[in-house]
Amino acid sequence: MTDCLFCKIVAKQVPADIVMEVGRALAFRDINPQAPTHVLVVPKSHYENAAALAAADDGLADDLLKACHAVAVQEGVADAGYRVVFNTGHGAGQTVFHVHAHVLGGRDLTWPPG
Ligand code: DGP
Repeated sequence: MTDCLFCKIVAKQVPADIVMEVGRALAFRDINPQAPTHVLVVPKSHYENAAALAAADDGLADDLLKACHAVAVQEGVADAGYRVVFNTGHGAGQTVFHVHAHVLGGRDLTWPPG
């Protein structure tokens, strides 16, 4: 998608602090971190949100979740606990419409989220 920020990051047309590139997924640090570890994990191909990704039914959602865990391990937050969040739709706070998992860790995470 030509006008998608995260497609441009995948294409390396927009710079990002990439922490992992594995198969069909790319992980990079969030520009506005909400925790000591705040990494976004995206499929390299464009899907608008988690619902569209799930509907694709081609194993990509599995790959993305595995990449999230791999990032948590690499960041050293897996043992203490981490959170994976897909904001899906405007009402949930989604602002970039290329599906992305937020991987958050490195501090105590409260519940419920805001
Ligand atoms: P969401 O609100 O769930 O759609 O999350 C979008 C996230 O994307 C938000 O936490 C900030 C992050 N973000 C927005 N623009 C950029 C950017 O240009 N680079 C990076 N690395 N992150 C960005």
